[in-house]
Amino acid sequence: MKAVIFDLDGVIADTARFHFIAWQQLAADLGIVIDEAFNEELKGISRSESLERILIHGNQSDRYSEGELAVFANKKNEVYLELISSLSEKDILPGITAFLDELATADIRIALASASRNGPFILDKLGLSDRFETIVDPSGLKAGKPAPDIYLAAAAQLGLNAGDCVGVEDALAGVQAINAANMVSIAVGDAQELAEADHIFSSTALLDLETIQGVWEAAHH
Ligand code: G16
Ligand code: MG
Repeated sequence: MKAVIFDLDGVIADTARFHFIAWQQLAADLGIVIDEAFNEELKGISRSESLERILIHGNQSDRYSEGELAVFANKKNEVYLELISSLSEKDILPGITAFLDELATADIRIALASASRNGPFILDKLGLSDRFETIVDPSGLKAGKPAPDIYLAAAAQLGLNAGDCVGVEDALAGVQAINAANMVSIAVGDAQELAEADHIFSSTALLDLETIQGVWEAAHH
């Protein structure tokens, strides 16, 4: 095991609630109601695809031009950027800083595979930019999570084989992306929802290198 590739929203920081508030506001403008349960389905899903799913949910797909869709996506992002403008070190999820320290001490490399185009900005706000050797730019990818592209791009940027890498995710689409990339998948969250992962921790506070290395070794024998 040579690298750990992280998802951002829901793993490094709890930004999902800000995505939800911003989407809810945009949906309301369009006369569409979304709740927390629906928001679960948007975790790890790109901005444009999230918008598409919201419009389908509100029976408004095919109603808008490409230009209008871009305006909507921009509007959501402006609200989101405003909501995350005050993020700081104290918004890092429990155990993450200690886990990053543990990885660095063990010479395990660290990369980011977030579907968010705001990933570098958020890492900067959290004071974590220096910890990440490389960040995948999601705008250059053909397919979003659950497709493996973003995890494969992270491995390529590190110059490693997928088999050398472990991915950490909080959402089902992300776990499926890791599995499709043939990497060991570590999930953080609900055991039932994330049952497809190779190992599940109920909280980021419980992330532990020794356990993860054990899972990796078991998968490679
Ligand atoms: C995240 C969130 C998604 C969001 C996506 C795109 O993915 O989980 O809800 O839609 O990024 O974000 P943005 O609009 O900032 O580009 P991840 O992969 O970090 O969980
Ligand atoms: Mg996530």
